[in-house]
Amino acid sequence: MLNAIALATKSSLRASPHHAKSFFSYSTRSPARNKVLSLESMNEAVKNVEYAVRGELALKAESLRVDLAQKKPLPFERVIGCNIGNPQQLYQKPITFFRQVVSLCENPDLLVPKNREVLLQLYPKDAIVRAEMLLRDVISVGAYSHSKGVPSIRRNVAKFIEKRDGVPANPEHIFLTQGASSGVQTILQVITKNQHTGIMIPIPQYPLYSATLSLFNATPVPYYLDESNQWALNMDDMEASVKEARSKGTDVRALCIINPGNPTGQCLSEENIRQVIDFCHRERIILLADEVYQTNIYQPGRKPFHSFKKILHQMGEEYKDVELVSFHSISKGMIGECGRRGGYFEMVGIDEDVVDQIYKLVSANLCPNVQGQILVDLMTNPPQKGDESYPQYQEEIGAIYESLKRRAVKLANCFNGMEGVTCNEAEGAMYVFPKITLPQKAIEAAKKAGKEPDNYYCLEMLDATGVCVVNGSGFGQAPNTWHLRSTFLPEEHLFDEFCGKLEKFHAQFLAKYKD
Ligand code: DCS
Repeated sequence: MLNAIALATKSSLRASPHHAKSFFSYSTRSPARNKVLSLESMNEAVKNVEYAVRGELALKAESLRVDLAQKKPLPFERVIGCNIGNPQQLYQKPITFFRQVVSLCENPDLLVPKNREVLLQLYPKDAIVRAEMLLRDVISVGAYSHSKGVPSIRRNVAKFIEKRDGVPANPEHIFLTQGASSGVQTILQVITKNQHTGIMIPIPQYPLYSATLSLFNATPVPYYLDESNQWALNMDDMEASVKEARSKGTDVRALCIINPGNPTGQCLSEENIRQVIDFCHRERIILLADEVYQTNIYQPGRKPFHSFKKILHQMGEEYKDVELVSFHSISKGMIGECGRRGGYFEMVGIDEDVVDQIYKLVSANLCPNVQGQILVDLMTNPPQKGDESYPQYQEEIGAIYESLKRRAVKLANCFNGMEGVTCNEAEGAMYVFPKITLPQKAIEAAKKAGKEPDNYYCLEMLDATGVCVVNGSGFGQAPNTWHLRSTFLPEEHLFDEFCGKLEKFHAQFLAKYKD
């Protein structure tokens, strides 16, 4: 029967060349009535998802890259992607030890005894030993692992957390993930019972949060970060925000905190962290601590990193019932292995039955990719003093860190030097989020073009300079204020030139739209 239908279809296609063309055409824009799946019929929640980091500006940047490759004349020679915290795309060199280990894991033939002599000329002993250890546990990077992640790697993550915080960690409560993103999505999915579930998110925020809430149809409950106070949390605003949401029937259950902040770059003080924990305890709210930038700390004396877990532990018995999930990633820090997709989350105080449900949920995806898991192992258990690779590892991490620190200062100074622009320094993370006062004429021109004014500014910047940043409206901002987010990842030897481009563009933009 099926064959008969297939044959009938084939012959009718043969009989009608017009049909054949449309059936095999690569166009995805056929009239909606021909498709079961159309814009009208598809999942509404997916349509509601917005993710500015890879939105209109990034798409335009892509098409400009194609233009440049086709030698079309443009006023710049290169598109610089400052829209995304993707260090290796801007030529940050990978950490040598990490790549040595992963390359051996990928090609175990290198490890066979007969190659040992040659191998020792190419690889340090500790990289070889680590690859052999990892392969003993994973067997092959091409094999599915445990759904929570390779047990020995989770044990290493637990040791790393114990060393960082001085607090025990349970490997059974640590799940390895495909970047922090998939961890955040998993946890938000589990927390969201229905559309009345409220999740507190900062404004401005990293749009993974708003996008995921749209997808799962949860209600975002915004709280504002205080730009005039170095983007600090304002506890009164948080209290008011929960109160208001609850009075409207929203079941506020979780609070997302990004520390150090994205896009804002602020580092929370110990005092602020205590206040947040106390708030969650009082209001019975689950704390989701996004700590992916925990090593991107540029003023360690004044604003060191404190994990929420450590401070929670220090707050003692009274706070034992606080429910906390913390996220980490291999994409950030000095590692920048974004494309490898590795990360983890740790749950503290989460009901064991819920942990089991999360385990079941992630099992349906089989496992996080094993290459990413290996990087999590290396991030949390890097070469130690006395190991052959230690000096080079330290040297590489230190050089990237010092350079990021210098570039963070330079970019904030660059924006602060521009007319009508103010920019808080980045205490951490990889971004600055300057506030731009736009001339009325520019705001009107934007309106006419059907764009948000800050988007309009960023599009003009991209056209003039090839620098792709993201408009503040993609992250949320106080009403009638305009911002942009730029990474400070462009190469250091070109950084002055990069700042010069931004300054020149800004002056030209102001001249063009002078009120
Ligand atoms: N949390 C925060 C605060 C982030 O900034 C990012 C990535 C993630 C989670 C997820 O990262 P991974 O899934 O790679 O671990 N930051 C995006 C950004 O704003 N620019 O680059 C990506």
